[in-house]
Amino acid sequence: MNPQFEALQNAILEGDVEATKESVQAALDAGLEPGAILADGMIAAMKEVGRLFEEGEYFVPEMLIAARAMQAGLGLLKPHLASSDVKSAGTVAIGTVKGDLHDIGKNLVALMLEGAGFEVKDLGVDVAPEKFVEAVRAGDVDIVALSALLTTTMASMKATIEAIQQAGLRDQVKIMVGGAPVTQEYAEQIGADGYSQDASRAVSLAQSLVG
Ligand code: B1M
Repeated sequence: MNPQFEALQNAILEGDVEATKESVQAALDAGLEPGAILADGMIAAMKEVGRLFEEGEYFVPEMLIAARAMQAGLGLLKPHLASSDVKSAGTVAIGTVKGDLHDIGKNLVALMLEGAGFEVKDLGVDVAPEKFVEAVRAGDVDIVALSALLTTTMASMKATIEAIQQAGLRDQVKIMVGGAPVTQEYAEQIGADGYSQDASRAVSLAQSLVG
């Protein structure tokens, strides 16, 4: 593995914010491609955090400080990932669904969509179905984007789609879903218009949904 990615991964695994920022900067200075820094350095580190958690070596506090380091590194990488010279492709209301506090993947999807010229309304984490309904009712939303990282909160995606339907707003918006436990099959089952497995594919999906 590229030693720069190794240093970055170790910094995130240790939850060291300063070392993470330094490693991201060093990788950028070395001319490494921002998408590769993200995928091979940062996302790979979070996968390892998940593995260590599963094996009982990491607990919630370690996950939390690793996530904080990841967010700090992402802040530095953001201007290099998002090219803002594209004009609005549509408006997306994005959020992590009710009961779920994971926001790194959702933030990445938001960042990539912004980079592709979408206007993004970020509703945050633990977003109740009614909040999504309010956002659609307020108008000017082309796509509702739902993220879930827990198998237990996938049901909140279904509840959100149902709430939008019951509010009589389903025809006004396209709904896309994603997050580690979500699958194409589940997306179809709950009546979403699209599913994507990662942030870059989320962009092409959003583009196809607004046609
Ligand atoms: Co938690 N957590 N966590 N966690 N956490 C997972 C998700 C878990 C897989 C870890 C594990 O067991 N291996 C596991 C879930 C098991 C399951 O249900 N299947 C888990 C658990 C169990 C929990 C708690 C229940 C732990 C506890 O308290 N006992 C708890 C739940 C809290 C809650 O939400 N109510 C919890 C808490 C936390 C922290 C708060 C400590 C922290 C989150 C901090 C934060 O987000 N600000 C945390 C973390 C960091 C993780 C792991 C380690 C990393 C998640 C991450 O950021 N990945 C995670 C393990 C893992 O993922 N391997 C884990 C990096 C990110 C870039 O990937 O989010 O998958 P991801 O996003 C990707 C794609 O999924 C996709 O694109 C992104 C980029 O390519 N994507 C979309 C995401 N949303 C999308 C939306 C789209 C399209 C694509 O369209 C709309």
